[in-house]
Amino acid sequence: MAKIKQIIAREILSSGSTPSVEVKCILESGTVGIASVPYGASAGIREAFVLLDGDKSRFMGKGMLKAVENVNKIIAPVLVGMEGENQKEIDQKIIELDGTERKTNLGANAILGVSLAVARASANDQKLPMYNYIRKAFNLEKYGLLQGKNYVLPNPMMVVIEGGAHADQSTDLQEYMISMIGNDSVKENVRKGIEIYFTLKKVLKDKGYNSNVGNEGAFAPNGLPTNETPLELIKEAVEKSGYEFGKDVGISLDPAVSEIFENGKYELAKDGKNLNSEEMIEYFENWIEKYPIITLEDALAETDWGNWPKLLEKIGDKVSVVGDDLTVTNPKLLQKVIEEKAINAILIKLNQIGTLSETVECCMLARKNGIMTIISHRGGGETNDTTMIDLAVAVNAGFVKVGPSRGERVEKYNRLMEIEDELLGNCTVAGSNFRKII
Ligand code: 2PG
Ligand code: MG
Repeated sequence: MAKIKQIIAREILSSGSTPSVEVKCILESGTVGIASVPYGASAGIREAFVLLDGDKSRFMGKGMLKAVENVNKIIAPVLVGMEGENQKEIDQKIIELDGTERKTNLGANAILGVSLAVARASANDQKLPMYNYIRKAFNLEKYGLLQGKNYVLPNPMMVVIEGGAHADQSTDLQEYMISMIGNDSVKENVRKGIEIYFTLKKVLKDKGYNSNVGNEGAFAPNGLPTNETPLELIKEAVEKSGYEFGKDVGISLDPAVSEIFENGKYELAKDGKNLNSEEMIEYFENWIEKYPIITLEDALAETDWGNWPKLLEKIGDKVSVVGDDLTVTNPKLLQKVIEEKAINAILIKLNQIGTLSETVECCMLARKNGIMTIISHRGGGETNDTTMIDLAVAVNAGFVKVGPSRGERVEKYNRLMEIEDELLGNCTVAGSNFRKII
């Protein structure tokens, strides 16, 4: 046991060059924990609030000095003296201190930084890897996570072509991904995925497209004729790499269509189409017939609530229907969509809700209801913080969604491979069993 001695926040930069918050927690034992928070580009409207300074004379208003001050002057004095390992109590204290539904008072960027830094410090103090500490702090064993080998490592879900809010002049839809579902090891899955990514670069170049990368390290070529073209290109790259759909890899999509939903219609400018919800579902059904799609995220808008159950009913037996903007890692919203039978998988992002406790609660609620979890990076700005990977390992997530290039992204895969080494064989991979809740 070690009490919190000091909590200090500062403004840093994220991968999107916009500011972010870094928090350092020092325990009385002298142990230190440092954490930083990411930033979304296509954030859902129900996400926890990101407090920006709004002072146009600094970083075009995107400074985070107010959030930093909230940590140093408001949150820190309340937490100093508390036992660092009482994570739930600490998170609850900050939630009460903020006192709002979406953390609009103190800012989720301030709150998450503290929540993670405290957890990191206590994990370090107890000389436990973060994934192990998370299991211990939230008593996760009681959820039946130990099946055979102790840990089931998540599969890589790699964004390989990106458009929408993550790139200029690319596709209307946001993310085209390869999901590596081999049963051997994380390292094999990562290697195969990266090889496909490289082959895709060649496929793009051979066809005269550029291979510049977007926010998440995926290719963001301009001049693609339709929103379907990336699927053909990915199919070609997988086959040319010598890998097999269904055995080594499947396709995942995050069209993030909340971004193109206006007045009840989905505007697909690249295809010259303006579709209603039913037509949008048919559009994806047609793709599911033609391509080995295994997960489909935010295929309808966050405000198109009533049509999600129809989507799940139509494709849910073949494809994991993933909520992201729809559910924003919020246990209350997840409970609602469970009751409405709207999804069978959920995207989890720590900064959508703002504390480690609520994130873990959301993951366990999903687990209890047979809903697969995918732990995700953010598109706006990431840091080298790898807590999302340890979280994924702690909760037996099916996938981690991360881009395959750029330092802040590959750092996540490097952490996942490191965990596989640390576990010395005391682990298996989600692999082709990703749909089962293991
Ligand atoms: C998403 C994410 C991550 P953003 O929509 O799933 O890829 O994007 O962080 O920009 O919301
Ligand atoms: Mg998404």
